[in-house]
Amino acid sequence: MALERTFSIIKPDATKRNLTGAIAAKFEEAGLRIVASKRIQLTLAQAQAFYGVHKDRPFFGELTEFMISEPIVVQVLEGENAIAKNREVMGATNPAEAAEGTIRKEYALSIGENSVHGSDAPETAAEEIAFFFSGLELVG
Ligand code: RTP
Ligand code: MG
Repeated sequence: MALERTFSIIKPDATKRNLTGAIAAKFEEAGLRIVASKRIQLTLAQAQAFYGVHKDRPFFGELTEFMISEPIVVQVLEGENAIAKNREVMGATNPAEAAEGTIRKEYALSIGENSVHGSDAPETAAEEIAFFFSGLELVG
């Protein structure tokens, strides 16, 4: 299968606890190459735009406030089957349901403060990469 790219966020609960390197190591150990990476702090408008798909969900306010509470690290990960592979390494949304060895099992604090985001399909991966990165910033 051809190389695929996915978009990842190391969320505020993880950057705050100095887990950026530990989480990046999990990606690399799984065979995902970090082809772009930057540490930023979102504005509320940016967080609301990024999570627009969830705007009618009861957790939208809590989620967007959390996402602006500390810096985040946005990354593009490349590898074979990268979207599915990244979701496997992340584990279930709720850490109580996440498999052993996954990032969320090891590091997530709760269903909301769950350490990482990863795109869920090729279309969302392309949109999310373009939301944060220009083509020039992607160095395979
Ligand atoms: P993500 O989009 O962040 O990779 O996570 P996901 O697909 O596993 O979860 P999704 O259903 O897309 O939800 C997006 C994020 O919203 C927060 N959330 N909070 N309080 C709650 O019940 C609740 N449910 C979801 C989580 O931070 C989740 O990752
Ligand atoms: Mg999602």
